[in-house]
Amino acid sequence: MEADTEHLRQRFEQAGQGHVFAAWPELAERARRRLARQLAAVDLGLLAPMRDAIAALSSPPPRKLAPAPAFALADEKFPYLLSDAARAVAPAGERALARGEVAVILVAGGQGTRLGFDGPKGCFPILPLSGMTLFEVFARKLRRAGRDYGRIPPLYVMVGNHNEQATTAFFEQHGFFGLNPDDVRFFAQSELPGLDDSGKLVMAGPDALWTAPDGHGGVVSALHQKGMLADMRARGVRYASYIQVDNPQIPVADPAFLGLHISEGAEVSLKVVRKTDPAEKVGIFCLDDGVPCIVEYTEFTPEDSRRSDENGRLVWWQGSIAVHVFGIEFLQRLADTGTQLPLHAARKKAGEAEVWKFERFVFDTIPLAARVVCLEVPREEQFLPLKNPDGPFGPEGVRQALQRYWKKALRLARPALPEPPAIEVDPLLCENARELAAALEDRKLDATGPLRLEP
Ligand code: UD2
Repeated sequence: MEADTEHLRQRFEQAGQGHVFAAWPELAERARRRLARQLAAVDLGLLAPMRDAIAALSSPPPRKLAPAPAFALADEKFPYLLSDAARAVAPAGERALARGEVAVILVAGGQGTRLGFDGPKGCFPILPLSGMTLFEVFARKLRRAGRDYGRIPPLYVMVGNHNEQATTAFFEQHGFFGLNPDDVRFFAQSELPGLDDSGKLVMAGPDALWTAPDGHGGVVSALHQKGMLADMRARGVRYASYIQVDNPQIPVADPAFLGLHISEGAEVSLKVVRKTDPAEKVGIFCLDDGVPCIVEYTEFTPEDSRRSDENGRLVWWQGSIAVHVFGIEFLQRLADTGTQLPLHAARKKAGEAEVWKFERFVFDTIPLAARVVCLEVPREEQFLPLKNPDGPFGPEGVRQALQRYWKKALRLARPALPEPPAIEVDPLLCENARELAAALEDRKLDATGPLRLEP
């Protein structure tokens, strides 16, 4: 064994992980090189925080939780109008968009295990009539921002090793959906090894460690390590609009949300929806001993989740939809100070066995920010995520919810028109009911058949 490899073996043995070399004597030269390369990249300093993350599941940290304040996007009485607060701040967001100070980060590195779709989730055909894919929906929303503000925000797509090639190939095959390829960057997040129940690193085979993507929180280090943060700064970007690939109704760069972030001097902002089902599996935005944070739904007992105030409204109502604005200076500070987000442990199938996998969550940036603002958005307008093969968060459930929303929007825009049997609105035309009437102008519409509204 060469000196380098001997040193590597000693490091793993001292950490109680010598078993990763068990098959070494039988491995061919190439397999040895591959394994050594993979092991050399493992940060053994993470073993202790990994074990702590497992322990934290059975004894979560003590909390002093209180509900947190939020602004509302929509008028309480007329949910199809902006609230006064949102109207006041939107011009600041529009100015930032017009100056080219906004980039969009789309996280698409998940494994999409629950959906069971063979391919990156962004390639899923989601719109009800055209079958437009999620990636094309976002690209068209970006082009629309370009039309409205004169600048198309650059797009940064976070992928995983497992779907990087398929994702870039999909954009290439489709001519980047009309975006300038120079304004679309793909960057891969890191992976983390897993542990078995006795705290040993899991092997995927005799010559390979088992690893899994490091969670959407991996975006923080990946942006820096892959040069994306530097790329944004070189373009004069000051704010990053962060969205998930699974939600076709989320605006890519919402001027009111950006404007709120800017005018409130926030470092991190987030969107929430009002939780109506206490059992809904979303993180809750709240204050922990006065510090803003998101607490996973698993940390609330069913009784706690159901608690309501004197008006019968849920106390823990602020369901995070995992949509943020980040200040670029804030992300740079995390990079400069080498700040790592904490690890969270979860069970995951690895072949026949179940192992511990570890992820970082992007919402753990919230307690690190000097100022955080929260915007409540109407659920039916902005939160229709594709998660499962069936049910309300399955393809059919999402398509039906899209149809319900746009039929209602059409009713508001054209009260005299009969309801069409089916409807689809091109994201290039408009993004929500507030914009529909103006987008249609005095166009003649025939609602006797399926209605596709395009620019
Ligand atoms: C997330 C939130 C949940 C709620 C919900 C809204 C957590 C732990 N949960 O739940 O509180 O806000 O979203 O939809 O944050 N991704 C990566 N790399 C990874 C893992 C995920 O890029 O390693 C991306 C993935 O492609 C997707 C997004 O992150 O765009 C969300 O991932 P998810 O489906 O695992 O999140 P979910 O539904 O558990």
